[in-house]
Amino acid sequence: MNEISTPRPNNLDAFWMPFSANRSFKAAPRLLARAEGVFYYSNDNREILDGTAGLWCCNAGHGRREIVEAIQRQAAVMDFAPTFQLGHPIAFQAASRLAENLPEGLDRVFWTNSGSESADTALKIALAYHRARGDSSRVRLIGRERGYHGVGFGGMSVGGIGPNRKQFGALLPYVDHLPHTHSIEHNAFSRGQPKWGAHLAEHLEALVTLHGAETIAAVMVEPVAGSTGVLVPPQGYLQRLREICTKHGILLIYDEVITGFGRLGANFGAERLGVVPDIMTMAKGLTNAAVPMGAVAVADRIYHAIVDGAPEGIELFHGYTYSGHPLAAAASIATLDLHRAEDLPGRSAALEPYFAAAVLGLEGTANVIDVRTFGLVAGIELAPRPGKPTDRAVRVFNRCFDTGLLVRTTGDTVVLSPPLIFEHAHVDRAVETLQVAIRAEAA
Ligand code: PXG
Repeated sequence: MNEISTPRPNNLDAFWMPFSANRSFKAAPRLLARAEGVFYYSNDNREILDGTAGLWCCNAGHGRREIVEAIQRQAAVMDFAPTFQLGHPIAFQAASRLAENLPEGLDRVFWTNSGSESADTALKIALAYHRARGDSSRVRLIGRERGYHGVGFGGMSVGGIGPNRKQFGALLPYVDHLPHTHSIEHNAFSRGQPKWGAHLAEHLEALVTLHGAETIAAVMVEPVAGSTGVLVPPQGYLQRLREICTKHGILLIYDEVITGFGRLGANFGAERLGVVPDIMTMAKGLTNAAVPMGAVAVADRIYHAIVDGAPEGIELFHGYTYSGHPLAAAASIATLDLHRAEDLPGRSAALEPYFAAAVLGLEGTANVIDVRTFGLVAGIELAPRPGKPTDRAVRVFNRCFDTGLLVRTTGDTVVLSPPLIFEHAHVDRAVETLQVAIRAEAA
């Protein structure tokens, strides 16, 4: 283990940090210098328990030797080769390896480099699918309030987060949204999938009536909405969305960027929740975040409609220089092998009851107005400070960081999404540290 602390950089100006309060960060920076297992180490060498698996992505923990070595080996063999009209073996091997893990019926893999690219790729595939079948009036895309599908124009437009959309003005036309499923009034402190809310799926029927099914290409939702505060689908909700989509020839797209790769105690949310989409997006845990990579999986019939339906030549005018990048492909194979060897989805499922009991134990702590948890994800919603929304959660985040725990906040919800290799003692430490921080900010 490298014990050397990393000095603070002399100048923080040049890096315009993403989704960050640049001014306040740079006035009081919090720097992470290295990581191992379930811990980060700050640049002054403090141990910080990783309660968020990085940003929901280092599911197997940090610095996994098998992944590091696979990347090193591949870098030495071939650093890069194109996948436009050429190929290299490891991009195909990685796709086959991923396909082995995918839910039944999703067999074809398109490589991207991030969740945002995966979202836009999925939407473009949905549009191309309908066109290939001569159904070119199907151009409408349906998202959901509080949905997050990254920051490309497609994902941003279909996503349902006000601030992410308002700053830019220009959004895709022909987009509509379902209502979100969050209700503290009906579902506070639910255990597992909440009982109230399946009827909200019926809004899709209303949108079909409004716009006409023949104009709707796809519905895109996260099986469990992650970054807007862990919104667990009500019992029966996804089943109903699936039924309505099938009935009207609308493609169902799951954004599994967060819910994939063991996070919900199964390979994918689709498996855990028992409802399989037509198209699925992935990223993050796919390579354990060691090299950026994303993917879109589609049903065979979608691949065939587009590829077999096209004239000789390029069938889908879409792709990225780094689609199937050799280093990312190597990292993904090593990651999936690790998931299998250590049964990380099973491990996640085994830890879930302990994790859920611990976080639900925060009920009754001052200002905790809801705890939502499913798989190894938890959202702990705090009462906002009067007139100062988000302030309480930000303060809790800072206090946790300073006392050795990394959490994530969204609005006034604190989120935990630990590496799947957490032990009971790590859960205890995370929840205790969080509780102390919440109490300290109760004033
Ligand atoms: N879809 C979903 C469901 C996501 O959660 C993306 C797409 C976009 O992925 P990229 O790789 O383009 O960032 C995400 C990303 C948070 C947080 O605070 C969540 C994400 C990213 C950054 C912060 O919860 N999710």
